[in-house]
Amino acid sequence: MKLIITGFSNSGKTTVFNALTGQALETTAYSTSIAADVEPHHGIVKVPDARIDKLVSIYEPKKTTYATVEYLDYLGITSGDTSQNVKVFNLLKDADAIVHVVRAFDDASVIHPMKSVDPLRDVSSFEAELILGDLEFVEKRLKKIEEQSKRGKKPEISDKDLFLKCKTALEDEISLRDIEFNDDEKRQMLPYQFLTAMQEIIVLNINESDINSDKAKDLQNKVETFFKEKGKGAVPQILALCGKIEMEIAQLPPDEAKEFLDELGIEEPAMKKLCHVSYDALGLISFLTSGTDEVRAWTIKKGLHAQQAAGKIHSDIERGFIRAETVSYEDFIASGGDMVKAKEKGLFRQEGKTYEVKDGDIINFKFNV
Ligand SMILES: Nc1nc2c(ncn2[C@@H]2O[C@H](COP(=O)(O)OP(=O)(O)OP(=O)(O)O)[C@@H](O)[C@H]2O)c(=O)[nH]1
Ligand SMILES: [Mg+2]
Repeated sequence: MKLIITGFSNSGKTTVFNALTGQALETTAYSTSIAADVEPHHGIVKVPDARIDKLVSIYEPKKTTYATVEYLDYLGITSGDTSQNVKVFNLLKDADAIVHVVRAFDDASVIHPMKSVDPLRDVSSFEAELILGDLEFVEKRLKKIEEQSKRGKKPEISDKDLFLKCKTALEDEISLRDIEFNDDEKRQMLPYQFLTAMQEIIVLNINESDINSDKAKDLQNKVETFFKEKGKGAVPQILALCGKIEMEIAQLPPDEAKEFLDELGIEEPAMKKLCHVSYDALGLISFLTSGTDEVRAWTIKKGLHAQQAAGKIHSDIERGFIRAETVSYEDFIASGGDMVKAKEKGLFRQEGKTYEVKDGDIINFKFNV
């Protein structure tokens, strides 16, 4: 899973990136511009999973593999600077979801590109920039189709209708996620990865003093209302956290971090919370494989059948699929972490090709190639 951290300049993107990855990249009070010629920052982090930890304590495997999330942090979006925005948009199109950092902290020494701190305005302006990005893309495509047909080449007619439909919406400042598309259109749209149809997770970067406050909750509600009133599309997940504090927490050894979190009344550090929230937003679940060689979590889309899930491990296992020996993590633990006991209790199931894999299923695939 690849998540790109984005938002306006100086909203705290790199700070949040550090909080999520435990890295310590430099953050600055002035915004990084395209002139700085920076490359995107990459970070890969393990998805915390207590079930894996428990299975490891039972099996003591040679190897442990957690699911991972890849985070990227890059330049900010600027109102009206198309050349910088296009660079960011091209990167976004390659992601599974956008993590949109919105400045909600007060600090006179950190310049806001729009001169004042106004999270709601930023949420709405950011959406407007994404709409512009999609519109520009659609217009370019339409122009190309027109040129092709002028030269007598067969244009991609079906896509033309789709692009025209998108163009009309975007010109009316409507995000594509708020428009109804039929299944054919949805399939056609997939490769274009339209920005305003992407999954978005909003991170309100609040003051330390506003953690767990009514002010923060009120802001969360207002942002939610903005999306609800805007259209029928899915409302993004909205988190409020203090990037600066979360970054400090991410640098601490676990026991000290725990103490600090308790003191601040933070239930779950951003590093963990964002993983859960993005799994949820993207409809992802994990199934597990366990043994003395390796304990491992595999990420799949909710709704996947056993045979398709097997393909995640290896195409041979998918091709030669016979059955999926399955026990839920809860049943396994309730059987004292003993597969023989789980079998005796009838909790160890033989599932076929079309079994819908559930979150936390421990699976042993039987296959024949
Ligand atoms: N007070 C406070 N300051 C913060 C917080 N998050 C970030 N900052 C400060 O805001 C400034 C900008 O933070 P960055 O993380 O560099 O912001 P950015 O969005 O990556 O900026 P660009 O990449 O330049 O667009 C730095 O001085 C941070 O220390 C926060 O939660 N509270
Ligand atoms: Mg930055």
